[in-house]
Amino acid sequence: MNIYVNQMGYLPNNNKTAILALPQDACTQPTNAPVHVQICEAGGTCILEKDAIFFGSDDASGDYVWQLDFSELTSPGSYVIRYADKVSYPFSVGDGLYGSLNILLSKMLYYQRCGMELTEDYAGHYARKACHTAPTVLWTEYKKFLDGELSESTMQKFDIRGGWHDAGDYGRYTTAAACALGHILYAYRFFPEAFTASLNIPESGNGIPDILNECRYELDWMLQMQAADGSVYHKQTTQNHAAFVMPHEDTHQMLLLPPSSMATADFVATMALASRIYRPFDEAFADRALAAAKKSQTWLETHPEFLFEHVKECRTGGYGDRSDIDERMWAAMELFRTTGEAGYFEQAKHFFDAHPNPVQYGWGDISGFTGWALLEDELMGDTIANKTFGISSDESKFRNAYKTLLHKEADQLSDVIAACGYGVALESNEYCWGSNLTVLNRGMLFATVYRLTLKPEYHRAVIRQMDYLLGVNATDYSYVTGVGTHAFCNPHNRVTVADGIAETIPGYVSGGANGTRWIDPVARELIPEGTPSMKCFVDRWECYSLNEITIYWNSPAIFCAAFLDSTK
Ligand code: 9MR
Ligand code: ZN
Repeated sequence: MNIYVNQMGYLPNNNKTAILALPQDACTQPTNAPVHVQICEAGGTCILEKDAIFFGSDDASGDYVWQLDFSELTSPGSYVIRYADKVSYPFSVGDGLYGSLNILLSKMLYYQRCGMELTEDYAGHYARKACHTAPTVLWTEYKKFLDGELSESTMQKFDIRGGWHDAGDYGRYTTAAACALGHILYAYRFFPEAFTASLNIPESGNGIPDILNECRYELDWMLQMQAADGSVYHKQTTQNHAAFVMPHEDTHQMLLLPPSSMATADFVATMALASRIYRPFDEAFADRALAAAKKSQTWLETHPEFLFEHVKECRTGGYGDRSDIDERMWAAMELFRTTGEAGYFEQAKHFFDAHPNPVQYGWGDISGFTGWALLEDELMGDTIANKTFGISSDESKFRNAYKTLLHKEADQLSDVIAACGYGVALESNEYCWGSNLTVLNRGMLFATVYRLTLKPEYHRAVIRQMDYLLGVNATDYSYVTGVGTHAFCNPHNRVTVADGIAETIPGYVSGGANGTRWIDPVARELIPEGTPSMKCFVDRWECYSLNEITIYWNSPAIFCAAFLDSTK
């Protein structure tokens, strides 16, 4: 019998679930009798005995599952769960667990910083040199240079530096950046009380919350990605991914890949949002961000067609897309929320009507961000009377239509949770590349709907998604480095592989189980065909399709952790 717990732990007054499981292929169907477990102090004394209730067979894990609810354990301490000769990993019960987790998850962004030295004061033994500071050129000109049609000296040079490395690679991608910033800036907007701790970064102590200092580093890079005509470059990367070297050792030519309508619309939205969020701290930046947003919005309005050029000779991340409706909708809604101008509202409404189900929070479809902007005051807990702009009856209708969709989605996902032995809001065929993003995005949706309804089942649903991330899953891993006794520690991340330091940088979220056969060669070799999807994971650095890290897998975890930290 395996026992799976949230290896970090549980907040005292929160619902607490652990799972006991047996692989189906290792035993015959058990009777549906409960199993009787003991919950003991880590030192030994048993303080609670309880039955774990038989759930049945679980599709995604291929396990027979028993579910243990031990919510009555509220005294802070360190505990284990025992059954026969099995003992779970230790876990804590205590206040502040999600606050500490949030610090690690947020500090990860500092470790991803490009273009500046990370000094020992802030990075400890992970200090490293500045990277990627050489000039960047346009892909279109570089290609001519490669073909011998242009000389080195005639290529235009751009001094674009900074931002966060996207992931285990050293690229910086506009739509991925906007996705992460959307999650984090809204996390701050809705749960500011969860962001008061110092992250110990160079800007700490300047009177601005550190999470905003950290996001500013990315925003400043993003501002440089705007072309003179207002369109926004899709990405800044080398032609191929770097070898597994430290970032300053990656000296290949940095390139600007052509603008896309997704990158441009995401830029508009992010800058308009940033303008609202940073205004109390830095008026000049807020003005600059809004002016930049408006300039790119003008480009969008004069270029209504979908624009994305897949440059196949460039083999870094594609971040391709089939629709820019969600990005254009978000852009218009953020501009409406920031300026109150009705024209933007009309545009957002128009795109809303064209979108089949605008409640998504991943980089490919960020339509859910529109809902955060639309319902911002309600999600912040403000009463209608505190609103900056009066609500027109049109807006009221839009809000209601949006809420109906959110509630419907939350209820459907609640059914998915109920059908899964492990309580994760993922169907067995949804374990794809970066499945933890889907899990956490659904966590954010539940958090959003909880804010609107205050129904406890949605709060519990967020807890279940974080429990899954932190160990209540059939792989036995905590998917956050440094958190839990059995946390994954070999991310597909150039820095952690190349730095030669045994202890992995803490606070990275793994992409997670990937049950599709679209996987990397090492994963293909190690994971037998037919393995249940929740178990399709190995902690190997080579496995980019399972065990990479990215800014937008950390960012929804920051949102969910901040939510749980502020909702006790
Ligand atoms: O997160 C992306 C995932 O949804 C895609 O399936 C995958 C393949 O296109 O790409 C992932 O994004 C990667 C990006 O292209 C480059 N940086 C690393 C990202 C995480 O693996
Ligand atoms: Zn760099």
